[in-house]
Amino acid sequence: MTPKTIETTPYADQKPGTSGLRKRVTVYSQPNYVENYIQAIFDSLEGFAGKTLVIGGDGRFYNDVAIQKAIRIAAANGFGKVLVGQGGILSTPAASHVIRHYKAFGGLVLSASHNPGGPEGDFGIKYNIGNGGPAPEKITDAVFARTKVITSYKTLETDDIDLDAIGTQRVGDMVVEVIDPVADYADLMQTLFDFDAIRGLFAGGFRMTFDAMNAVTGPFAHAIIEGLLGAPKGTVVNGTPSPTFNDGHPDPNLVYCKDMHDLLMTPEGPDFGAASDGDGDRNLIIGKNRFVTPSDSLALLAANAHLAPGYKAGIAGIARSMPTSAAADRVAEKLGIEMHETPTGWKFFGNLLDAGRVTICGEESAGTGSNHVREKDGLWAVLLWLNILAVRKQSVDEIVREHWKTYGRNYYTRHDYEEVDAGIANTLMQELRAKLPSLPGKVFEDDLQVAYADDFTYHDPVDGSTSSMQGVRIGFADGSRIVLRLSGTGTVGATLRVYLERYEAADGRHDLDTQLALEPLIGIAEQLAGIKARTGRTEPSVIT
Ligand code: VG1
Ligand code: CO
Repeated sequence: MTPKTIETTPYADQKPGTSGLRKRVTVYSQPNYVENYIQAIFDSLEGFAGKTLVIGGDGRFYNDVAIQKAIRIAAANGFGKVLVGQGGILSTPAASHVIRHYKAFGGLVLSASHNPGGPEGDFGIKYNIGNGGPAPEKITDAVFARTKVITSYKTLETDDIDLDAIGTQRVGDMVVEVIDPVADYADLMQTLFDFDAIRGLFAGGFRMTFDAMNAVTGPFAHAIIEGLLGAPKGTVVNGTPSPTFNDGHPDPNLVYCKDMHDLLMTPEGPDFGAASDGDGDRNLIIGKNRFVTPSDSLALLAANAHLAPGYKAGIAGIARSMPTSAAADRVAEKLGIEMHETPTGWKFFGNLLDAGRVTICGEESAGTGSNHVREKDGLWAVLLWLNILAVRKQSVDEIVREHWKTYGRNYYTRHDYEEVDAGIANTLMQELRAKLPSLPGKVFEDDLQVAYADDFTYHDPVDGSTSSMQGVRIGFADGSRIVLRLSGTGTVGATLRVYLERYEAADGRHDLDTQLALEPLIGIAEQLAGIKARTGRTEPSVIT
């Protein structure tokens, strides 16, 4: 069958953000929008003829439509094989694993992560390279450049693939293999964690609730937590993926998982609560009477990873995104291992992981992962927590408190202002940047002296590349920090993120209310950036 070349005209707005191209479904369903973008990706790659491409998504509305298009375009462009998850489903970490496991050339991950789905919701496409991780900026920049000049794409005129039938089909000269989305991933988890110990934990009456948020982790959690680990049926809730996430917002934070949080704060509640987002790469961890901030969770997992078989030899290093709290830095210091601070987004961890310089990575936005794949991995984090709980035989609260007594506590919060006018948000950032040189040495709130103020630039120690303007950092002499940046995943207006952090030493006060502990910094951020005056907002849209 001969590929057809179809003429098209470019769209001006196909610039990939922090994690792929995220747009409203109404934008994606414009004529040739998907086709242009996928062809632009393939035009930016070399050497894939005859090779394997992995395709999978979080099952949200438009997933199936985009996958059928992607398969035809892949065939017409000369890929030899496509591996696709049954029903078009692969969680983001599972897709990363499948790319690595089958030594594929790369993969298309179809997701808008934690953003709502449905005809009025969001959709997204991301390209991952052969290491299983998100394409680095060099590629995403080339893709964007290509989208601006694209004049045609290649496709085939064929019937739709039956995405539900496990096994092999053909599209033109290309083989399409539909695979079980869960099996390979579940095998991988069993090489990393002590499943016997975790089974013992559940057998001993430990109670857990896992909220799959009607999204992609449902089948994974059913198979692993209730199946392989023997947790009672009903442990996994909202476990059937829905194209609209049952009209929910699949973001595992204290706003959208409030009910679970409240349940964990009661005596009758379970011992452990966890949740994952739309595409399965984020995690929320709540113990009885103890919410664990993602930044603390990164530090705790790094400090205790050696208790799980996959990491018993110790970890090589830790990396965290710049806005993530410095809690993990103290663990790295104590372990005498490398610590890296990277820009926001998992693509910046890839080189460090590939080079073996770090084993565990994390972001304050509820993302943690390790060198087992090249994406953050929600269920992985939950299983590592379970493994640690099974070995230490303590509650989450006890483990967290002991950690603070050893390392001190980094009080941490993020205030998001969503759907702010983009012009106002950009001016705010520009004017703040202009103020930075004058800040060092200044004293705020009597005793908070600015130690440094800059716009974060990352120098990748592995490939020597530089990424500038990654967020404004204002650091104080006592280790406190204010960070401001604009989100790169939103689809409407701008989202301003304000990250606040204050360090309290090991012998200090660890029981303060987080928002109160950070009040002085919240005030300084307002004083410097004028968020309320400029945006007219009286409070953040989301506090995490
Ligand atoms: C957000 C988070 C970032 C995360 C990204 C993708 O980006 O802050 O830490 O890597 O989402 O996560 P931004 O640019 O909006 O701040 V996911 O779960 O959407 O793939
Ligand atoms: Co996600």
